Amino acid sequence: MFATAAFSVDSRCFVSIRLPLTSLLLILLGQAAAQMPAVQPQYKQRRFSRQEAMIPMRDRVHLETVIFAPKQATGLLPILFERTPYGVPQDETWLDSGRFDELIADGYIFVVQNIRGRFKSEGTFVMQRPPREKSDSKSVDEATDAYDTIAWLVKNVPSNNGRVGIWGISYPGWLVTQALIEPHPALKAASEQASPDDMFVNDDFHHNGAFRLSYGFEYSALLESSKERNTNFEFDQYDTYSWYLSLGALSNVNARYFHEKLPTWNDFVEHPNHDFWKQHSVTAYLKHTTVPNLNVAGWYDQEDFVGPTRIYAALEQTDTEHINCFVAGPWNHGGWMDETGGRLGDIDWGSNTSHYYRANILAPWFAHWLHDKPLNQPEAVTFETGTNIWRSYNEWPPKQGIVEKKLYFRSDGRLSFEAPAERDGFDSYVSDPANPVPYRRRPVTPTYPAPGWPVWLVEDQRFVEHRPDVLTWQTEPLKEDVTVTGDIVADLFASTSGSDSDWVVKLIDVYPEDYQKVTQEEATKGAGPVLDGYELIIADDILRGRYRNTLESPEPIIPNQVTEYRIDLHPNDHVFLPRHRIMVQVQSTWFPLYDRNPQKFVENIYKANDSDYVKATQKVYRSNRTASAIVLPVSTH
Ligand code: PG9
Repeated sequence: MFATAAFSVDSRCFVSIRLPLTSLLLILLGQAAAQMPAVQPQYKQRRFSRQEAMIPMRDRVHLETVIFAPKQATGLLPILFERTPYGVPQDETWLDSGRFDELIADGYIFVVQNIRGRFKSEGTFVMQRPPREKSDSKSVDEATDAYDTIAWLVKNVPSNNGRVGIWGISYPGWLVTQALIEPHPALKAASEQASPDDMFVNDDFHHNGAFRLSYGFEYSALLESSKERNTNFEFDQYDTYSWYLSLGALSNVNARYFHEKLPTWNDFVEHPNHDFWKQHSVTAYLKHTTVPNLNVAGWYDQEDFVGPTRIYAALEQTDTEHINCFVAGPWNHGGWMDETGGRLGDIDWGSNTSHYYRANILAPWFAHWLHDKPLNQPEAVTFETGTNIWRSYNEWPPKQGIVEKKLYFRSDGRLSFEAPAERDGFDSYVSDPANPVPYRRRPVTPTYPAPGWPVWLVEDQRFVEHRPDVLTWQTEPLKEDVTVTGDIVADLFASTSGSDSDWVVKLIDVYPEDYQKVTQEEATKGAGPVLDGYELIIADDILRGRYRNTLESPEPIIPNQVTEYRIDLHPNDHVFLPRHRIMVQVQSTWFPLYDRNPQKFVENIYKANDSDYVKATQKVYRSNRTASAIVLPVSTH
C-alpha cells in the first residue's frame, strides 16, 4: 500500500510525491519529533493572567474581550484570537484541559471575544450577520469588528509581537472567515474549522432545501431567547421524536412557542427558498485567499462537515501562494479538540487522531506563521477511514489515480458494479409523515447538552433496516479493497405518488458477520462493543424533491413520473475492506433531524397545515434505462 508524502522547499502547502507507507510514517514521526519543541512538564503550573477589556469598535460599540497572557513568558509573543457568540471563559481552566498543551508550549497570548449583542458585548446580535455594504462608510459587520479588535490588541496588549492568528470551530469558525474578508495587516494566520458555508444548501439549517428541524428549532432558542446566556429549550417530553411529532405542522412553532419573537425562526418561515440565505453563503463573497488558512473538517461532523470542504475549494481558486490547506479526520463536530480522538461512539480509529492533529498539524501551522518555525504542511491531509491511516495529497480531492465507478441498485436488494440489463424494475415503499423514520435510536434526546447528538452519525444503521419504509441494497462480501477518495454522488431514479418528496440516501460500510475483533465475552469485560455486522454510515444526504432543478424556485413533482435526482454525498476518504459489504439505504423521512415533507406540494412548507401532510407511495427504479446508482471515486492505487 502506498501513501503520498509532501516535502517542503519553503513554507507553503507543497507538491507531493508518493512513498511506501512505512517510509512515510517514519518520516512523519521523525519530522514531528524534530519540529515540535518538547512539551515542558512544568507548563501546567505556569499561570496566565486574565484581563477583561471592553474594546471599542468604529461605531463606539464595545465588545467584551478576555486576554490570557502567560505570566512567565520571556520576550514578545503572538496573539491567538477567537471570536464567539457563546460566552468568554471565566477563568483559565479551559487552558488546563490538555487540549492546548502544544500551543501553550509554543507560547501565545490567548484572546477570546464575545461578538456584538452577546453576553456583555454591546450592540445587536444578528445570526451570521451578512457582510456590510462597503459604500456605506458607517457600516459595520463581523469583519470590521475583527479588524478593529486586532488593531486594538496589537496596540494595547503588553508584550505582543505584532502578529495575530485567528481560529475557531463552527460559529467561531465562521467568524474566522469573516475576519478574512478585510484582514487587518497584523492578521498573519487563520484556521477556519467547521465553518458553515451556505446554510440552505448544507450545514446546520438546511441540506438541499430540506429543513434541519431539531437543529434549527433548538439553535434559534439557544441563541435568541436571551442576550446574556445560552438557553436550552425545555422540552416536556424526554423523547424529542415524540415531541416534534406531536408538534405537527411547522406553523405550530410560532403559534405555540416562539410567538414571532425569534428572528432566526422567522427567517426560516419567511425565506423558504434559496434567496436570503445566499447573502450568508461564505463562498458567495469570500473568493480570495488573503491570509494563510488551514481549513479543518470532520468526516462525522453532525453539523458543519460540508462548509470547510467548500470554503477550502473556493479559496483554492485563487491560492497562488499555496497558503490555503485542508485537513479532514474521523471526528464529529469539533472532535479534533477532544482529548484523544481515539474513538467515536462504537468506532475505534486505532490511534489518538485529535492529539495527532494538534501536535503535528495545528500547532506547527500557527508556530510557523506566528513564530517563524519551519513547516511541512501538505496541501491536504486526511485520515483514511477503514485502514485508519493519515494520507497526504497534493490536491483535494485528488484527480490522479481516481476512476469514476457506478454501484448499481439491482433486484433482490443487490448492489453491484454491473449495470442492470432488465428493461423494468423498481422497489417501493409507503412514506408516511405520521410515522417518520427516526434518524437515531429513540429516545431522541435534545441536541444540547445530551450525549446522543454528537455521535448519531456513527450509529449502527440496523436499527432502521427492518422498517418497511427503508429500502436496502448491498453487495456481496468484497473480495478486495474498494478505496473511495473524493466526491460521492447518488444518481437516483424515483417516482412518488405525491407532488413533493424528500429523498435520503445513505452509503454504508457493513462489517463482516464474523468480524470478531471483540467477542461477546470480551465485550462483557469492557473490551469495547461487538461490531459483527455493524452498519456504519460513510456518506449521506437528503434532497427535497421540489428543489431538484433549482434551489431558488421550487417546482411540484409530477406524480408517478420517473424523475432523476442527483444527490451530492460529498467528499470522503474511506476503504471498504475485504469481507465487508457496501450497502445503500433510501428513505423519505429522517426525523426530527429534518422536518417532514408534506408530500403534497405547498408553496411554503413553514406555513403548511396539519392536513397538508399525506402518505405517498415511493418507487426507486433499477432498470437499464433508469439505473439508480451511487457514483464512486475509486482509487486505482
Ligand atoms: N453549528 C453551530 C453553528 C454555526 C454557525 C451558525 C449556526 C450554528 C455551532 O456549533 O456553532
